[in-house]
Amino acid sequence: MPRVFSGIKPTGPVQLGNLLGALRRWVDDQHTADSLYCVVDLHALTVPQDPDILRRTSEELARLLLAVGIDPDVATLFVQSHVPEHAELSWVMECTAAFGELRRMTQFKDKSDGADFVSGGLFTYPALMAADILLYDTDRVPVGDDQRQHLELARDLALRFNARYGDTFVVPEASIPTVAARVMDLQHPDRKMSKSEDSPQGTILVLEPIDDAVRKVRRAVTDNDGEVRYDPEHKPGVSNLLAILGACTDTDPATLAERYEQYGPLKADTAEAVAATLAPIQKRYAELAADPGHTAALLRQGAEKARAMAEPKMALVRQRLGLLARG
Ligand code: AQP
Repeated sequence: MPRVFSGIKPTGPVQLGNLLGALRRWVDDQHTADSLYCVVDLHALTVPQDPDILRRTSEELARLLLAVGIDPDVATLFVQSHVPEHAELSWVMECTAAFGELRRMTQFKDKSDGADFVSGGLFTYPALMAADILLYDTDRVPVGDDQRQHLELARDLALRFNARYGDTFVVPEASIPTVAARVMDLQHPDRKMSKSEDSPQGTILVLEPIDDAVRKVRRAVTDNDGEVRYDPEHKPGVSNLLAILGACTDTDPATLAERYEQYGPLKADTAEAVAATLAPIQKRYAELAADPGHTAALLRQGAEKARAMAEPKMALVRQRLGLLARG
């Protein structure tokens, strides 16, 4: 079976882009691959976090992954900081990456531009992401389109390490969806929907009241030419709605476009499809939230399974690097 790994940051409430671009595919992949899914809490630290909020968000995120359909009997679901080898291998990856390579990462440029405080971790975070992936001999990484460049770097680092020290890491492939790879903000269709961006009207939260989500879709920014066509470059707002509707109903967005002559019915159907996608997740989440100890116990088990894979891999890396064996 191929090995699949992917992660999500506990940086805020999960939004529709996370669900359609990544999480729904995690659920599908768990049946055909040996899958590891991770709440990447160390990644959240690249910007200052309130400790109480980070703790709560991490637990809620794990619960949401269960509500979306991750089955802990099939997949390994765990929290990144519970497996210390992630941070250790991250240092090795920082030393494998070139400064210039990290400086070229567009996400770093976007996030650091105009920020009051730019941490060293924000700069080196792609090395931690490479460590997350390479630690588990990952073949495939299901991610949204925004992670394409980081995945390329992870591949380059694996190849460079293997060339320097001998075959150690599997070189992973990115798996990016054909539909909804980049769900855009409903009010600013030129930028991606994101859980840490302050755009309440443009971001649909997976756990928000369904009526609010419906209202946001109905008020989504489109354009004035009135033509329904799937053309993300020239008609980003309308194309975003078609992509969301397509992902929720498993239909090609360009084919969907032929069914509509006006924006009103497209918005109404998209709102309905979003509501139908979110409702069962919200129901399951509420059931899981009634027993918080259950999620914590599952995360403990998940961390044990992940550590059993990470420890021997890290031992091999230390040996390859020439670090003196422990006692
Ligand atoms: N808009 C999106 N469309 C499709 N996929 C998306 N992903 C994120 N946004 C979209 C995918 O979701 C997974 C988890 O990514 P994340 O934790 O980085 O999510 P985020 O919402 O993007 O969170 P932040 O904190 O706002 O992060 P930044 O701004 O740093 O990306 C990934 O597979 C991602 O591709």
